[in-house]
Amino acid sequence: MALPGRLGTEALLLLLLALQLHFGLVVSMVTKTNLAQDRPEEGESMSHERVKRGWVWNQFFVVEEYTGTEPLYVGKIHSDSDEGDGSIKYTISGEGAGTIFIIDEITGDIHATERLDREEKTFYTLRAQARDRLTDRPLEPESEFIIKVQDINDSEPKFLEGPYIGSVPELSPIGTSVMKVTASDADDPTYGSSARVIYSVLEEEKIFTVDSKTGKSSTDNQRFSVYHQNPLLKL
Ligand SMILES: [Ca+2]
Ligand SMILES: [Ca+2]
Repeated sequence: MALPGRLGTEALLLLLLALQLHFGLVVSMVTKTNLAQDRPEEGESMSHERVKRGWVWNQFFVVEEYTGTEPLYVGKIHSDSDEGDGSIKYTISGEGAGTIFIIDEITGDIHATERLDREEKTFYTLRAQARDRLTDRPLEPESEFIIKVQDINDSEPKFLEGPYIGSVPELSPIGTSVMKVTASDADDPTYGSSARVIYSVLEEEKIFTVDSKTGKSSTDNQRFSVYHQNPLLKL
């Protein structure tokens, strides 16, 4: 029996299984916990063991797509010359200062007032200053710091091109390569599995196969199969 001479890709539906949310969220929470542990306790700056004056802060992280109604706590800038009497005025400038990020000028606490999108902007560069409230004299050199936006798995893989249309000669042997499709996920590929793409065939899976990692498709079984790569898909 003659096999179909041409296979339209509309016959192939590849599914994309994105691996997901929970892992990213857990990592995010662990990061914040570590930051909290590293942050100096109230009054620590007064320790007699501390001999060097200067800024006290950590690298700041803020999770993207925060949906709470209250401003999201980002972190705290603090001069270890601060004796807690309110005589120091903390200010920030730079990207988002005064709009996206607001600071309590007495405590140095920074909050984010807007929902952030890591896929739109991954970090913000700001500067901090500590001045004497009465004289306006700088108490520390102005210092740059970065607020990084922590990823969550909120993006779905998308095919870079498409619809894909492949063809294979009739009577082709099993395993004949049909085409390769490629999908991309906008989440952070550097941690977790949020940006991982897995390919699979949704229809005609008895005829075509796809490599779940590569996206290469080929003919399978008595007829054809297909492949691919990364997580994704829909032809
Ligand atoms: Ca994703
Ligand atoms: Ca994301």
